[in-house]
Amino acid sequence: MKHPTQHPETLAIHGGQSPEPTTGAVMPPVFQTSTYAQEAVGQHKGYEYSRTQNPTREKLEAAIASLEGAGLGVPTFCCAFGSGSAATAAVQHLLKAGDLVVSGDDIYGGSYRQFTRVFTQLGLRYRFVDFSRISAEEAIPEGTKLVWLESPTNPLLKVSDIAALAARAHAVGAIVAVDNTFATPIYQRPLALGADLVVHSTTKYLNGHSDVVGGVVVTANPALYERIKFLQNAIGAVPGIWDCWLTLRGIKTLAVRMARHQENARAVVAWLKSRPEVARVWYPLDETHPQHALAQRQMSGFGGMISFELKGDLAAAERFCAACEVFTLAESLGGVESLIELPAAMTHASIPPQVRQEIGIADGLVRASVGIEHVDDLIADLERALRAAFPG
Ligand code: P1T
Repeated sequence: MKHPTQHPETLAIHGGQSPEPTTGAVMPPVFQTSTYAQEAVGQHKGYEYSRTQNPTREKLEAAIASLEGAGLGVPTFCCAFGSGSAATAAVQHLLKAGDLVVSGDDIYGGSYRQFTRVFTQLGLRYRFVDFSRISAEEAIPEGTKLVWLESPTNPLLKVSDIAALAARAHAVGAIVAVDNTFATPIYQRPLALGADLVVHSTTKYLNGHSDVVGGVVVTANPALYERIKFLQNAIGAVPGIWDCWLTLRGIKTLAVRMARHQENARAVVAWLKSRPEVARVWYPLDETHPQHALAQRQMSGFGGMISFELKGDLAAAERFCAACEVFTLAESLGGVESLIELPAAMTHASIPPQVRQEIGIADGLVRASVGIEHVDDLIADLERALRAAFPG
């Protein structure tokens, strides 16, 4: 992807896209094919087999590369995978047995499970640290090969100083991968802050309609791109073509969706803070957030992810989630519809209870993905659920 000079709002619609040359179709065709005819052995039009190359997938990759590269001033590259977890795994496959990974402690439960139960078996070593509490020097020892972080994190929405971590990582010869699923390139572009790789679960905000599972790895480093592209083909965890097309369609409205997610989330946060049943609310753009100043500096906004604790016991939190009607009780996030869940019992259940406690994921922590419905209906729903959770 040549380096894009337009704003993310424009790139979400046009980045890496041009009308299809034979018909002028404005949307790329769905090239639903596994293979391509060759004129003679080895003579083809650049497409041999769809695990290796597919024009529809390439359009999706170009769109996301352009978004993460907005304002960077250098070309960016993207490889699409069949899930965010497959994209995460591709990054781990850059390493070899014995290599040390320093990972944020508060990460998606499935990433923690992959690190501790899949890649540890293959000899990778993981050190989990709270990047929001200790300095980059303390967090990243000499000999580290990969720094893995989410910012803001899932589910506690901790914010880490990506530029400081990247500077330290590079000083010890490590690369930095940032899972940017929560902020999206509309509000945060880690490559511009010094990260080497950006990972997304495109299942979430990028697709935005809760109908596709997918993931990507993005980089501005041509050598890293070649290695990720090799892994994409060699391991073969590629997305289906319809899923690429749907995700590409979803991305076109990313900027307007993110603005509405943010607007609704801000209103829901203000309302939750006014409620006596609510003990604590986490939202990076709220001034009570522990890393609010850093969030303001590093991100130009945030989406619809909120975490909060109720004053009651676990049973009250469970009653609350079950009583929501507009907010659907479900895993996942980032779709147009509002979702609610208990991380300890759902998305982060694969993290051992003691580790969850050390990280600060209380059993009663509630995570909400605030959608783009009318905010009054969202607040009315939460109010009704609070009454159900705290009768009398
Ligand atoms: O589900 P998948 O597309 O494989 O993506 C995994 C993943 C990676 N990174 C982050 C930050 C994520 O939140 C996820 C998936 N998360 C959920 C399903 C969830 O409800 O938190």
